[in-house]
Amino acid sequence: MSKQFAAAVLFAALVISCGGGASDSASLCAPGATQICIGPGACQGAQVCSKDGAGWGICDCGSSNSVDGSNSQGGSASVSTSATTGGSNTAGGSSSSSTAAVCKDAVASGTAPLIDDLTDGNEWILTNEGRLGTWYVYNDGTGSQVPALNTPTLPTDGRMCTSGDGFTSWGAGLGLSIDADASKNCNYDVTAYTGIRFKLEGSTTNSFVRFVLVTNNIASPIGGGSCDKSLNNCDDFYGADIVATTSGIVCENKTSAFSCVSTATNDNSLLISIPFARMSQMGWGTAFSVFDLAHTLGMHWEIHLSDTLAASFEFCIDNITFY
Ligand SMILES: [Ca+2]
Ligand SMILES: [Ca+2]
Repeated sequence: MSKQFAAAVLFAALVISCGGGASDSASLCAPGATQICIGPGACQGAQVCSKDGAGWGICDCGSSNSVDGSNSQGGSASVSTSATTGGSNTAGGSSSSSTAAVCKDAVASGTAPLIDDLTDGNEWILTNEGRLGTWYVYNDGTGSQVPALNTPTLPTDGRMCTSGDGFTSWGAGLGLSIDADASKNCNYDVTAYTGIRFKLEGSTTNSFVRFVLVTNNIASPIGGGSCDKSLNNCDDFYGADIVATTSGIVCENKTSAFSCVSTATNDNSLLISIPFARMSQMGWGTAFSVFDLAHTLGMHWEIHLSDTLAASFEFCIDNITFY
């Protein structure tokens, strides 16, 4: 399975409206939220949390090669319904154009850079500067990952952690949507800032960590992007590779320079600052000359295989912020 599909699938984890985004302790999931799932025939799809938060709907794999952008049916059908109607029927027929959710693009003002410090214990990022999104994990289905795909991606001890092993196809990752106010990922303008900073701790085997910023022009339609898959190899996002070893994250980079410093002495994590200007594509996908910071959809911490051997990993991030 290709890397681009990896990137596409992961981003199907959208948030669907539902304003406050509170997740009751009694609820099984956040109403209207969607997540990646494995459907019939081991297809990878998405499912929607019911309006009352009592459970997840069916896993809808859609037809992943939908036409560009318009979420009428096909790939993003699973996230196009039930935002307001709240029904349990995915891909249902009532998603007419008149009721289709309209994206409310947002712009970062530059005054509240913190994206999430994970202290509130839920799967939602902070709502600073018009941001609204959720955390999610994704993987190629060949191994096992914690949190599991069909469970909420929640912080642990004030950090967001994930671990996994046995991945042999394209890997796995952790991500967040940043402006999923409508029933799709909407554009978020981050041009007020110069980069991303976060704490990272962990280790990897036969793999490495790559941070990427998801932009509309490179993202596949299933992830809310406008990349035409009939013409392009989509989802090779701008980012930076971070070297990790079996003994820990290393302050070295593989493709572009970034700042990396140790944090407190009682804390093994590293503080990594990546200027947007230093980010680049990996090169396996179509080259996009524009790193469109005015139209971002989210960000990922990707685990890429560096060997033909099965990849394993465990890492935690915290204090994710623009700067
Ligand atoms: Ca939160
Ligand atoms: Ca924290």
